[in-house]
Amino acid sequence: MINKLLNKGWINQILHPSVSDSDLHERLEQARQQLPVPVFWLLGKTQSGKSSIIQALTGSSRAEIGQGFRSCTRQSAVFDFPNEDTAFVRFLDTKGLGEVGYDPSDDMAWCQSQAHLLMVVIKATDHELDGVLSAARSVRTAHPEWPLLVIQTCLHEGYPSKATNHRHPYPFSGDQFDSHTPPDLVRSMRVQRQHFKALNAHYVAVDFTQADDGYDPAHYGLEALWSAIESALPMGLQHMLLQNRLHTDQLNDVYAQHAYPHVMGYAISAGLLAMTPIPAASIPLVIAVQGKMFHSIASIYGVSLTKRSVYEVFSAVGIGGMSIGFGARELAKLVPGWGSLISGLSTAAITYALGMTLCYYYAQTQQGHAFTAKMIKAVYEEQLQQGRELLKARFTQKSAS
Ligand SMILES: Nc1nc2c(ncn2[C@@H]2O[C@H](COP(=O)(O)OP(=O)(O)OP(=O)(O)O)[C@@H](O)[C@H]2O)c(=O)[nH]1
Ligand SMILES: [Mg+2]
Repeated sequence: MINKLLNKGWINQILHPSVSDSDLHERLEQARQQLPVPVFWLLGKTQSGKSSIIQALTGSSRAEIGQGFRSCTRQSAVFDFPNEDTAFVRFLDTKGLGEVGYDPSDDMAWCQSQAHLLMVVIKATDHELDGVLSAARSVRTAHPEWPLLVIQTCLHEGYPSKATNHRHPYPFSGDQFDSHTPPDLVRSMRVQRQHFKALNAHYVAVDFTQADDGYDPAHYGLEALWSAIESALPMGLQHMLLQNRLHTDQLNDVYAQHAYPHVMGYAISAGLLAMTPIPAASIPLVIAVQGKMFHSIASIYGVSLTKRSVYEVFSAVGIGGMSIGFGARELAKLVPGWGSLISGLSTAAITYALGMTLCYYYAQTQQGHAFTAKMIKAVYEEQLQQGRELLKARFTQKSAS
């Protein structure tokens, strides 16, 4: 009986959240202060390849990136991924760098309380680096704790001819480039690295081309870029961004791929909200985030969210899943200081699993496949495991600030 009542209340709140958008927005902003969203600060001249890096890392299209930027300081814009409310990674694009006398202090102030990775983006053949260098120096002096990654782009512009292809395996991992790498390019990259030496930078070389440029692969060096990011900020971001984690057969439709980062964003938001010192107060907020997630998934699948679909998913998952992680508070008490992080993680993982299970439900309905409550439950259990794995690093590690 109690379960039935809870189900009903819950489902209604999912369908019609009792928290206003502005309230939720405000509470999320507060909650994010505990575990700030990592910001990748892209410092580079115009046309150096900054947007292409965002595109390669997030899988967003050029148009999505173009439309997604919002101004945040006089000279810079920020791209929130997957969107402003559920962002779990932010890219700061310093537009002012092309101007004479760019002063990074506004941008530094904006970044102040956030976890950071400074990415200096330069074309591998560019040697007019004074502006970038002096900006990088100022940031480095003020914030020696922010890791610095120098990304050398557009490698093929340094190849001897159009017929030259990328080297395989990727030869730019260490400082010793292999002897078959085009010598002019190697010389150019070495000179650039020399300039940044005093700044204690790490380096990656990439060539993010368009499919019709004919280079293989189009995103050359992406893996190396990811591993450099992961060693600088070990937060497991790569798997949180990359939709191709969805290798389960049941969840490989394009809608689920598209929904994936949104589900991740909502899951992290729910987890952050659950980390409050007054747990009871966070329950309606967590449900409101889950409600928004359900509506957003439905709209990705081109349907409207019905009571029936929510009911079918929730009843298949069972009351265990519905307790959205508040049971973890018992466990949390046993681990002083980590309690709120653990309940944040379990709420996030459960929210993630609910989201992916709804994707499965819609995919099956849409494709006309027969499915049972048992199958839904199995998907949920599997996604719960996956969610815990994916989100662990985000919730158990204080990010550098
Ligand atoms: N071949 C190659 N082309 C690249 C690479 N990165 C960027 N480009 C191309 O260079 C041009 C500029 O790249 P963007 O990523 O838009 O550069 P940006 O720094 O964002 O430029 P602004 O937004 O104008 O400041 C585009 O035509 C890209 O397709 C790269 O690594 N290799
Ligand atoms: Mg750009």
